[in-house]
Amino acid sequence: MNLEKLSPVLRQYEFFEDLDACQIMPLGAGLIHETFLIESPNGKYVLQGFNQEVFQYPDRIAFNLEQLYTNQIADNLPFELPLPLLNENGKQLSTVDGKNWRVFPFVKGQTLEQISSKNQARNAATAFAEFSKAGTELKVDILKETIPDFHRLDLRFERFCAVASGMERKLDSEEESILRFYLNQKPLIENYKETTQKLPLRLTHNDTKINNLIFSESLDRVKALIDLDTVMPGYLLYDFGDLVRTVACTRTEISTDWENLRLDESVFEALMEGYLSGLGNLAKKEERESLLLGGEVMTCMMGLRFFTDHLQGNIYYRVNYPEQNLHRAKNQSILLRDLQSKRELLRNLWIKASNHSSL
Ligand code: GN1
Ligand code: MG
Repeated sequence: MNLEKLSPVLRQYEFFEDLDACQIMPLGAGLIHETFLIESPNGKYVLQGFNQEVFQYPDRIAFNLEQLYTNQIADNLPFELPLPLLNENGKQLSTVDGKNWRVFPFVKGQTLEQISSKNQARNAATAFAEFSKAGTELKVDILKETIPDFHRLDLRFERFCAVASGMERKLDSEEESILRFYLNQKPLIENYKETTQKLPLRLTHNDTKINNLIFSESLDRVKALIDLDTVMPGYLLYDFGDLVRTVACTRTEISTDWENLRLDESVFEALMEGYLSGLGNLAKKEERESLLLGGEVMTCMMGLRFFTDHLQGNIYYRVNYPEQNLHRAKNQSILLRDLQSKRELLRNLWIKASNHSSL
């Protein structure tokens, strides 16, 4: 991507006065949007090419983000929520040749693909919980679903079964064994349906990967919570669960180091402590207890999504090699199996963290 190609976008923003003096470079490791850093004489900005195949309702996102702003959700949080800057027409989205772009303020700091201390896990979890807590100021049902049924595990499972049973080619033995693993997750799907029926909807982020936080340079403080396109009503277990999936795993979701991939219980404990403390008095016992299901729900969901995408020919997630989505699904299956074998241990950690947070 070069500046010349982007100039029709940048010209829509007053602060990019001198385009010749701007520099552009790729930024971040997100799988969905294309993200760039722009260095201009007026400072640094983040430019994002919007993926409209994934996010088919950009106006809903713009609406939700406006609600965060007008309800001053960020004002009482100890970190920033960088929202899109408005273009010369007062809009969050700038359209050029049918493609939408957005510009965000740049927040200086560090993004992580993996934590290097338990304190980072605790702080990350506290930040996401504080975000949900700040949402009590807002009537959450005014927010729109930016991706309908995004975290509906039951529907993801149905979709996966339909795609798998419609396959024309014969699956190889590795595909078969991973397929069988996921088909055996029916009890988890039932548990998910039963549990969520009783839970309230909250303001949730829905993509609580560690790289969606900006940490201070010294990595001891959360400076900003980013990637707000999936902010919508959801269950707390989604946000806590995605933290478990991505932060409490000894390897990242793209790792193929199968032997060393497992849940790190001590990081799980730090996440639980941090999350419960960030929630404060927000949730009652049943909702707090539902967090225990989160890791399994989100890990199963991502495994199903990666596998479905593999079977469909990698149409959703960017891959670096053809089998990558299958490997991601295998990676998630190993973590899920480990989470399921440690249920009792994790419950004990939850009890310990609950006692601690109510002191
Ligand atoms: C996508 O864009 P990114 O990498 O933050 C995906 C998440 C997945 C994640 C897996 C809209 O998020 O749901 O958890 O990849 N976002 C969407 O890495 O599908
Ligand atoms: Mg991201």
